[in-house]
Amino acid sequence: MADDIETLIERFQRDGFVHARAVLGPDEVAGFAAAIDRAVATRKRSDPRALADKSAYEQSFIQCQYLWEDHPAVRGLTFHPKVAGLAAALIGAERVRLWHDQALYKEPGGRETEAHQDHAYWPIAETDTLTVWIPLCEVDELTGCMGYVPGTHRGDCEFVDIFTAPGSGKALEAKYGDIAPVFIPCAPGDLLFHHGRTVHMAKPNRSERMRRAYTAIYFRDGCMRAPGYAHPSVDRDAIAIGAPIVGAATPVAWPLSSEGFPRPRPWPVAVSDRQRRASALGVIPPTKG
Ligand SMILES: O=C(O)CCC(=O)C(=O)O
Repeated sequence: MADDIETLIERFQRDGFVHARAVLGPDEVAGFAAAIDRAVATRKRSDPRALADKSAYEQSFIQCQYLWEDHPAVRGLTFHPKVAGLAAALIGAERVRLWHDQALYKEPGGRETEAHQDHAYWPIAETDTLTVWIPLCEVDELTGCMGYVPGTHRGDCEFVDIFTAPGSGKALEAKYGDIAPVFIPCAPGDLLFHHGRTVHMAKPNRSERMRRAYTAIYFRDGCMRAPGYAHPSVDRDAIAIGAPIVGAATPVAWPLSSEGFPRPRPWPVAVSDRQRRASALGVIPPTKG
């Protein structure tokens, strides 16, 4: 039997993560999974590289961000009232905005996802943030399930360079070495939520199947832009440091307006070589130029 909302909130606030079982129906998830598979295939059509030819970070997963923007069939999951509504309840917010969504597909033979804390990667001043991690297939210790270190959302938050410094997650694991991570096998229909500051990681994929997951990051409406980072979720709407994060790139996800799903704006001209490469590899939507 699914847990009631009070129990989920209590666990999330205590541990910094929670496993909500059987929230979505199997047919509903199968429909979204097919849409996300198509979206990932489209985004990745110009990236024929084998796993061994990718960077260590890319060997942890195929990553396609902001899918809701160029793939309308995904929006029903990004802005699903049960998903975004539960996210809002877990952080005690009346309204939440989307920071970004992403597909994270761990290839057969894919590396572990190294331990890290998400909030360190986002220029959001407040800590009222969380991610929903949605399995699109059965996920277990063999295929690469998620692991969370309980209670770490209440501690400090450090930047771990999992992008260019392979192995750097080990120091974070060692820092919390006296608390065992909780690895969570899960099934389509389940939702895993973790707080933006919770230390988390994922097992490698030692199977011959793709581990398919979709995630969305939400934050409390009213959060402000923090100094120190460029990020497309705020740069595209020219959000100033110290200003509330409000714009087309970060629409209100819960509650939805009577107009239905938010409408994205086209991506602007890529501002850097890094962004051009991310667009060419399908990590972000097509940009102009
Ligand atoms: O899917 C994974 O392997 C890692 C996901 C993750 O780190 C996240 O959603 O914050």
